[in-house]
Amino acid sequence: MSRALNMKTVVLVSLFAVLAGAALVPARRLLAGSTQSLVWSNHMTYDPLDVKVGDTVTFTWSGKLHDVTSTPSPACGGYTSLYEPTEDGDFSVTFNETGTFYYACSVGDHCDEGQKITINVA
Ligand SMILES: [Cu+2]
Repeated sequence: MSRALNMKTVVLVSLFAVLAGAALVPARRLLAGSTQSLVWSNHMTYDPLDVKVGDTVTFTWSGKLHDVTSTPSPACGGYTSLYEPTEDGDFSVTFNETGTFYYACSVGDHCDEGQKITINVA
């Protein structure tokens, strides 16, 4: 009798562990998005970037003055500063909603030279 109960307990505990493990996997996926890195330069042009909610995009540069701003459209202008101009920068943004977002450098003619990017968040 006692042995049968113990077996039942073992089966239940094992079942619980399997179910708990299955429940944890998707939760972990939701919490940890992936990170995409951009080398932010006015000597490059940037294709639109597709990311998912929870993902992070980092903009890094060194040795030249740049900033990061958001813009209301893919056109240059209407800059809202997100990161002040600096010669060595490390800015990151994590997306918590879907949508299309535009970023540009507002220093000099950098945006017109191609230093802007469209990020699509699905
Ligand atoms: Cu720049």
